Amino acid sequence: MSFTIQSAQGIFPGTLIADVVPTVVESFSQLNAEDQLALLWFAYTEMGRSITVAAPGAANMILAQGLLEQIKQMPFEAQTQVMYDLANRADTPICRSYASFTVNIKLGFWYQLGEWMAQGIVAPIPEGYKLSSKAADVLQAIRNADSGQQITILRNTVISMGFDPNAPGSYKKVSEPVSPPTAPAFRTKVTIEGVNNPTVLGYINNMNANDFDAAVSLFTSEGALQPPFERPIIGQDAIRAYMREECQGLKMIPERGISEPVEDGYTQVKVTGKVQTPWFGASVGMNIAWRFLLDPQGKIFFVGIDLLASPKELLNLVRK
Ligand code: EQ3
Repeated sequence: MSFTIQSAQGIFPGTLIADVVPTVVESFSQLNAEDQLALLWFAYTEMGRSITVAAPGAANMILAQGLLEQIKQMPFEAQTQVMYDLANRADTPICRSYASFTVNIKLGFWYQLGEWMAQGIVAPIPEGYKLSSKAADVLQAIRNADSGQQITILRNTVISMGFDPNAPGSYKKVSEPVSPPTAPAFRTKVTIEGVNNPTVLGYINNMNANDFDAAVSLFTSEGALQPPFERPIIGQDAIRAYMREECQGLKMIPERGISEPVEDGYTQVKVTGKVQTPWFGASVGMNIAWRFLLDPQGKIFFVGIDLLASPKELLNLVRK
């Protein structure tokens, strides 16, 4: 039997993922727009007490600047309506523009609105505002999650706002500028306890150096990368486009792993460790597993990236 992308998705089936993320995102989506916006405000400000969000780079924000300025000029009532429209995914020109942004621009857009809300330039959440009991339950579920899971919940709720006339996940985005790869002299090299496979090490080192062309060249032409809670992205071109949009400035800190031959000359490798996003830097380390399936030539046929259920899962390197 040779592998298919579907069968490859099932390697290391004992890996426990953070189901809390899709569960909470789903309950969030059931709330009305007012509850959603208020809840995000509370979650964001509560988290802000323990972790610091980094301001997005100016180069990225240029793409959202026009829209932000437009909102800034509006009276409070109209600003609130824009935010309700975004949460309601209403078909308006602003919601369409928002949906065309990449993930990081969407996050930067809300980051700026949040700053302006705190400064009173954009309609704030009224002082003494009380969350509905449904929203309070969702907020409590977010509090119970670990910080890596919390920021993933926040990210996933924000990115699905706005109105996307295309199929979800279709790549028609307003792209951000891509920073050049780190110069060879400044690159870091990771070590992984239990794994010295050059493809796996090369993948992590190239990703950490923002060298997406080199990382993509490690995949087979029809290879796939499956991000947490998403479908696999198949083929080198699609993977490159994804990496340019979503992987800039990520810091991958693998810790340990296991490698073993499977049928037909393939090798499966599981690595666990932390990933930091430029938004939160070293203050949030997400607990991650990479599940690689390498073909007989050592190319990546599949890599699944999982957000782990708990820190204990970092030690789960069981094969079955
Ligand atoms: C203004 C305010 C507060 C109130 C208003 O009422 C409503 C809203 C929405 C508000 C604003 C909210 C804001 C500003 C939220 C910001 C949230 C942010 C900045 C979240 C960032 C999250 C980033 C995450 C979770 C990144 C995760 C990356 C991972 C797991 C990367 C994994 C990968 C690896 C390891 C690979 O090997 C391949 C690629 C891949 C990307 C999959």
